[in-house]
Amino acid sequence: MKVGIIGKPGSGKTTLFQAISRGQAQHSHTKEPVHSVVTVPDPRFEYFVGLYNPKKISPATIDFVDDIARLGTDRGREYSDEAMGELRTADALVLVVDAFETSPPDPDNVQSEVMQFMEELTFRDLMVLENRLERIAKQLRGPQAAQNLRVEQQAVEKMKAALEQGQRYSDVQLDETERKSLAGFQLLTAKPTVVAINVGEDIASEADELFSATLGYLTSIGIQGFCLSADIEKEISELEEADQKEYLAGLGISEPVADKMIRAIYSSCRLITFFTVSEKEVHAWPLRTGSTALEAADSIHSDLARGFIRAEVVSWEDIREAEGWDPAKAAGKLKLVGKEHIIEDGDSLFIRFKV
Ligand SMILES: Nc1nc2c(ncn2[C@@H]2O[C@H](COP(=O)(O)OP(=O)(O)OP(=O)(O)O)[C@@H](O)[C@H]2O)c(=O)[nH]1
Ligand SMILES: [Mg+2]
Repeated sequence: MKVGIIGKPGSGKTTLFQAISRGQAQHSHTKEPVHSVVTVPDPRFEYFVGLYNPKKISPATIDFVDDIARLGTDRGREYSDEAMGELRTADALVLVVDAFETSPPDPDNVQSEVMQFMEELTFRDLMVLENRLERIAKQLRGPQAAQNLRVEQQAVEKMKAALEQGQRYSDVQLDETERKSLAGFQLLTAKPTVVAINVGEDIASEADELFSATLGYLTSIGIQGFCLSADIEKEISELEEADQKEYLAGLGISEPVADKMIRAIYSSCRLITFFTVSEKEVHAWPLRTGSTALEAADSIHSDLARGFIRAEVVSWEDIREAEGWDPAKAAGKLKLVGKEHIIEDGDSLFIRFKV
């Protein structure tokens, strides 16, 4: 999963990026933007690793990209194809808004900056949709205009009208055909967006309260937000792990920004985690909320979905209580389920399949 960090110049994107990458960023001098693969923190995963002491450990990860397309800047009007491609293929965006320059901080300003960004994303999507409509119109003049072109035209027109009225992608009711017609455009407004309000060090501990109305407003339009001080977080990320919690607590900050941010991303993308566990490998897998056992199998490997027979499922709580998969099974906690079974957050799976 790829998450792009965007925001105005100097808003603190790189500082935040460095804080969450804890020195793991793969800097490259020839190629921008810079990527960093960050492990998704999960105590359940840690527990499984402790329990199985496996040969291989595969935690869930997020590929963060700093300053993914230089949006919102004058120079940003002309993107390299590469930057635009990176942005279009991102699964979610983190928008960093500067609230540390003005003192006292100005929540109204933060809110209007977020809305400006959303408008810019909308503007870019509208250009894509309009271009497509023009091309469709030309093709439809041809002698054997295909029916599927008309279907696509309708879907594009519907989305265009909605965006023009200020709606967001997620506000629009789409059926399966319309969703498919629009998927190829990789619309920016369809990407879950998390807002990081970057506040000054002096107000870090009270920021959530100061910005509660702004955060509430963002939630009401389907955007998750949180406050942080990127400068503090970067300093803390450079400390020994054992000292970090203490230092944060001393500043009245409950947890490191990476944890907060990743939780907001998971929630915005409606992701849960399932596990596959054994002495060979403990693996955490992200999955869309409401997915079936078949979809979970497919996310591991398409062979597992193709030859799917059954899935064995044990919940994380049951494994912890029994202290292992086998003891949980012996205690009657294992469920044998079919393709349509809905996977819950924390389930451990064993897929039976034949190809
Ligand atoms: N006081 C304060 N300064 C900050 C904070 N976050 C970032 N800065 C400062 O703001 C400046 C710009 O930060 P960057 O992280 O480089 O910002 P950026 O968004 O990556 O900037 P560009 O890459 O130029 O667009 C640096 O001097 C940071 O030290 C913060 O939370 N508090
Ligand atoms: Mg930067």
